[in-house]
Amino acid sequence: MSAIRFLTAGESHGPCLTAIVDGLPAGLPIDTSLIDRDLARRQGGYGRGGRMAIEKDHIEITSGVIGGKTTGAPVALRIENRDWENWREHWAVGDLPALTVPRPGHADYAGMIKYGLPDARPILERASARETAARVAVGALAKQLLAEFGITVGSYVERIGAIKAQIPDLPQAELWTLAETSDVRCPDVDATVRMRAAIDAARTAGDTLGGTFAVIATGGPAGLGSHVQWDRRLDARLAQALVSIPAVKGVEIGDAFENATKPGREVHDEMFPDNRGNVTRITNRAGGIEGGMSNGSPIVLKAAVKPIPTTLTPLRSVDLATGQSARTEYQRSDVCVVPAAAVVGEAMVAFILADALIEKLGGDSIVEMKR
Ligand code: EPS
Repeated sequence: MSAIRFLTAGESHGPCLTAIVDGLPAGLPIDTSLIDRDLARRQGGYGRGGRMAIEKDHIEITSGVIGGKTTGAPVALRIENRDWENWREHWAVGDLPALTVPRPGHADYAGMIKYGLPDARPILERASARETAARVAVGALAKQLLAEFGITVGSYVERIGAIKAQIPDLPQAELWTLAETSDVRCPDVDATVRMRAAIDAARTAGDTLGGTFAVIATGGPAGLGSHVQWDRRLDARLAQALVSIPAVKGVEIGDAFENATKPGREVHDEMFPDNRGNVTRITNRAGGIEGGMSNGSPIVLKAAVKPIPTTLTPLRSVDLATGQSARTEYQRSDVCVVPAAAVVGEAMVAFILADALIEKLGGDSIVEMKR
């Protein structure tokens, strides 16, 4: 069993999102402004739709923190949906706008079949990526735990649609600063301009765009995770966490896909003694994980995000109320969520690393972990 776990609840247009995080050690100082900062980072990004003008995500902690520190009890988190005001009357009587023409690529169809529903509304309310706001709040708690041990987690966007960035060869901190100042979270200034233009063109064409992002964790120790059992492997746990993000359909550990094209001598990260008797490396093609365990190099993960299925230009589908061919109806949505997904990726990676760190160090209290 994991050392820490969380569950979320809440619908896209319901009153609020809720998360409960169980297993955080006692004595961790919590700065709620850092949670709000990550919530704002997730809301940003060029290519978002009208909903983001309504929401201003803010965290409320209703359990597990007293005097600014965790107590070891479950931490309960709440984020209000401002849009709820526009939905509450319909919610009470149940006359929400019905959707009987499932969007190809969305949870609509499989969800209607699975739950025996004539309308996809209950499916899309919960499948909505609005839920990822709760995950980002959980991840912001995990980041505060990791920071106590000198571990940082950041992200940047590498690709949006056909536009691929050239990631500058700069120290990690400088890459983060560049990504933070780009409204597509991309550290390549030229690519940022072209990515924005691609998003504009997709919006004009009534279409959507996907892309890829990288999440990198630095400062962690060797030995998180374990080779001894499939579900203890750190890479497997991180891959599951990333693929659980809506629209993420692929994950790469380090340079996995390029490594698959090369002979072993060009792939494996050779080891050298440093002047303090430790092992050092000059490459990190493995992405900081060998044998399902962290090896002390930065952990590098990449994720592929599909273009979201809610397109302004209709796609061909079937009206499940009539059984006849039909075109999808437009629902208010985003054009590109890749920059937001990168922030969610940070949260999921931070959560898994916090889990693995507590597992390694013992997690009743921060004092015990540091000892
Ligand atoms: C989403 C559709 C849009 C997005 C939403 C995810 O919302 P709405 O249907 O209210 O316009 O903006 O994302 C968020 C609300 C968010 O906070 O990220 C969907 O169908 O997945």
